[in-house]
Amino acid sequence: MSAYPGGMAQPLAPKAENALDFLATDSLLTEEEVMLRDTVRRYVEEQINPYVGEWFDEGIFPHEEVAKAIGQLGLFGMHLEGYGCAGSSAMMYGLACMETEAGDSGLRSFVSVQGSLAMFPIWAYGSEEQKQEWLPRMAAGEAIGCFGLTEPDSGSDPSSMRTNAKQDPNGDWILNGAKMWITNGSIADVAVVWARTDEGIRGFVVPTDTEGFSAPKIERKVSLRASVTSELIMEDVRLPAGAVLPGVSSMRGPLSCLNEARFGISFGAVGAARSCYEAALDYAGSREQFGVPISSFQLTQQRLVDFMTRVQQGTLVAYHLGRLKDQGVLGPAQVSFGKRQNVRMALEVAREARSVLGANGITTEYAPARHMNNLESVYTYEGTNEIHTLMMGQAITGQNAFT
Ligand code: TGC
Ligand code: FAD
Repeated sequence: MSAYPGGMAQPLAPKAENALDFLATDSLLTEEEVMLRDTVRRYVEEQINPYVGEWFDEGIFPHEEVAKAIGQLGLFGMHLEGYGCAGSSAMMYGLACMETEAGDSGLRSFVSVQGSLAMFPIWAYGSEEQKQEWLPRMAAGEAIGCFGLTEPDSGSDPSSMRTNAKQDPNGDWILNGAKMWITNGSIADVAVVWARTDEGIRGFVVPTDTEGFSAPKIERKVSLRASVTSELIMEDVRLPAGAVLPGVSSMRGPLSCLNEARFGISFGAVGAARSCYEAALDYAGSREQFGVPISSFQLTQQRLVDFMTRVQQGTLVAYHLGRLKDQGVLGPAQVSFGKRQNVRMALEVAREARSVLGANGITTEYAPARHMNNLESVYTYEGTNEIHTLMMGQAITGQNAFT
């Protein structure tokens, strides 16, 4: 029998059980997907969240330990088939990105650069020898990869790259140039480097111990501090004929890899936003001012409801893209929709969530300011917000507004 007879409204529980999944979006996932999601979530909660604030403060990323754990979880290149990869669905890959980025965007970067930007081109365009040599070790986290596309003078317009490779008479390739802002660069065992050749833009699989190759770390970042970002310098790097990716010789090569990684970011950003919302909700429930929890103020509730709404909307977009990708019908402009919208949403939620925590919100004791700073990079990399706007603008108008 109800303890509230006579039509009296039952008071709401202090914090609804469904506060974190208001629309029951979990019901859109299969049991297998929920299981994978929960496994990654547990790993992040136990092995990343207690330490990542300190890694961020100190500007370090314990890559060996993390690579081993992620390899054991089977997340590296998980959406690829064969060569030691898990062969999971795109949806599962997205969920892994969501959970890793709920920990830190640097962790998701580590996973998505390895799987989507370094392993994917070898898997999609590589020779059998290249696949056999690198993919099993990369899937296991025993070898780390990076992806060199951006250059000091060539960011949003990578087709203006200057890095070049020329074949000498005995068939060796000689690679020269510089890449900039390369995630994992200084810790990588292998770099997939895109370069201009007489035959078009080609990808090269470069072991990072090759003479003439160096990767100094970029310092003084205020964003993605628990992630390694580097320059790649290539001075007469001599590579055997078999170092080139045989399957592609145009900008389609690198741009198709970006598609994979951008898809993961559409999910990842939601994870970061969810973490900020959760931090704000917890804090608001325990922080008292004027003799009551700040969550009892209408203005705070408006902010919390807005975070929840935006996280749920982002989740629905990500899940929809996941299903489209698994059906093989997801186009690049739809990926731009997810990357642009969800990253912008996450950045706005992070900034506002930070302020719910007052002064405490400016420290790395709590997650929102760290996510906020990280998301500034996510907003810029993998195609800036403006570039994705123009890609979608082109898709709906048929007009190219890039130049
Ligand atoms: P465009 O002339 O339009 O096309 C050239 C060829 O590429 C094909 N293509 C795509 N294929 C697959 N996916 C896509 N998204 C594609 N976009 C274009 C196209 O069909 C064509 O193929 P083909 O066979 O006819 O040759 O290309 P464009 O050079 O004019 O490019 C236009 C633009 C601006 C969209 C492109 O340059 C772009 O996306 N710029 C942004 C650069 C960017 O996103 N860089 C990211 C670097 S990596 C990174 O940031 C990693 S962050 C670390 C982490 O993820 O954690
Ligand atoms: P620019 O292209 O110089 O853009 C500057 C501003 O101009 C932006 O606001 C941009 O939106 C705007 N703009 C440019 N063109 C247009 C236009 N046509 N219309 C309107 N506005 C425009 N790259 C890699 O290759 N591999 C990596 O692993 C990698 N990791 C990264 C990690 C971090 C932490 C960061 C910050 C970057 C990373 N990048 C990586 C580089 C990233 O992809 C580039 O920074 C990004 O593509 C933008 O290039 P840019 O910084 O040169 O900016």
